[in-house]
Amino acid sequence: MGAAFSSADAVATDLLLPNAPKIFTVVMLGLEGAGCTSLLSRLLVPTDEQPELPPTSPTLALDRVDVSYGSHRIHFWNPSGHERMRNLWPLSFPHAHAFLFIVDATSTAPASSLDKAKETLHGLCTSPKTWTCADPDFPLFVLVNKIDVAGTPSLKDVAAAMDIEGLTKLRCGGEVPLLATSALTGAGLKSVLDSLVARVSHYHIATHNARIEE
Ligand SMILES: Nc1nc2c(ncn2[C@@H]2O[C@H](COP(=O)(O)OP(=O)(O)OP(=O)(O)O)[C@@H](O)[C@H]2O)c(=O)[nH]1
Ligand SMILES: [Mg+2]
Repeated sequence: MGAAFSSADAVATDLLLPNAPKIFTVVMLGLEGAGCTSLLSRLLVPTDEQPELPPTSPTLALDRVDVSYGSHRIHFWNPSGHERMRNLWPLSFPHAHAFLFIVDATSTAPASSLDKAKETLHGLCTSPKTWTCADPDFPLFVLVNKIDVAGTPSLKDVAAAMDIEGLTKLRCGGEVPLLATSALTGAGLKSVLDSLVARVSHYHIATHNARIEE
């Protein structure tokens, strides 16, 4: 399978961040249907090769996709988002250098899955099993997916609905950036890769320096 991003896309990131870890694992979480598998497929297949949404079926246990980005090799792990499978999520946590939490931007009705997504994400940041989420520097991003659908709310509105401000407080001031994406158009995916490389690098260097100072 080809790659949706050429190494030229990542040259600037490589030059700016020469110390970034070259191989790292990203755990991608989201409620069922948020679009995790579609985003992973879009990372592999560019829109000019496949303009329509990549075909998917519900993830049964875990999807794994490896993406080369410049000199980086990023392993994406996506455990199933189905309710009965979410108790398996913690098995992947020790492997994570970063977390992506995917939300479906189209589910904004009251008592919708956006409320459930908020509850789930806040739960991750308070559970002892995911203590890394509560670490202010540990890379955690929210991807607001399906922005190609007409009428999806702004990032600001999604941030309010997900109480990102409250989440930042839970993480002792650690930022939780929101990035808009579409698995249909591929919008936002380059920013996601650049942000992952930058934040993982920052965290890796900070942790390394802290160890030296101990
Ligand atoms: N319009 C639009 N539809 C999307 C997008 N991403 C995913 N979808 C659709 O949303 C549905 C669910 O997508 P999946 O990628 O299977 O979702 P998932 O998060 O992997 O779901 P599970 O494997 O069941 O946990 C499919 O019908 C996709 O075609 C997007 O960016 N835009
Ligand atoms: Mg899936």
